[in-house]
Amino acid sequence: MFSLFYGLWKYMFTKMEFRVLILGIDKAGKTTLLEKVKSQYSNLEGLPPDRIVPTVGLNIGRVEASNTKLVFWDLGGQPGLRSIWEKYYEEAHAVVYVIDAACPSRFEDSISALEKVLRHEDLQGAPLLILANKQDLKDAVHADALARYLDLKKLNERVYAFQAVSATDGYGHDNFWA
Ligand code: G3D
Ligand code: MG
Repeated sequence: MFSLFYGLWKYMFTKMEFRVLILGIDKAGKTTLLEKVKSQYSNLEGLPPDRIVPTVGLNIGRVEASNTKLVFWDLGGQPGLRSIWEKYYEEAHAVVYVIDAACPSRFEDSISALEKVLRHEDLQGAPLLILANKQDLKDAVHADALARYLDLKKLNERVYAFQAVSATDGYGHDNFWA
């Protein structure tokens, strides 16, 4: 009987935990975003941008938003590291895909990496948030224009959103985790 009540109590009061993959090609701003989100949504002080080094393995960030625990997995985006991404797909609930909106010369690379992510069977049905990052830079392409450029027909059946952000100054971060 005790275990029944204990189980019920745990069920009612344990917060749901969602695992969110942060993907994108190298230098898109994934780790900077994670550190900013950590500082905005938890008591943890995120690393300042000048102390962030290129990601080789995995950075993990845990934050609580509303009644939900979010566990972010930030992976390295260099070409040689992208094959590791799929090892995390099965356990992920959602994907945040970061694009350096101020670097059009790398849009093609970024988009083809995204299309490969979306084709993977383990991520079918996973909600997708595409972030047009680095909006603080004057040449950055806005999320709407980037969305038109991406023209991702495959997104039709997927729950997705585009958002213009700046990982460094926090622009556009309001409420998209809560
Ligand atoms: P990654 O994890 O996707 O590889 P990083 O990218 O977070 O390591 O960031 C790559 C570079 O982009 C870093 O600069 C970082 O400061 C910069 N950056 C990330 N987000 C933003 C942003 O929103 N605005 C601006 N202006 N810069 C950003 P360095 O110079 O260290 O390469
Ligand atoms: Mg990184």
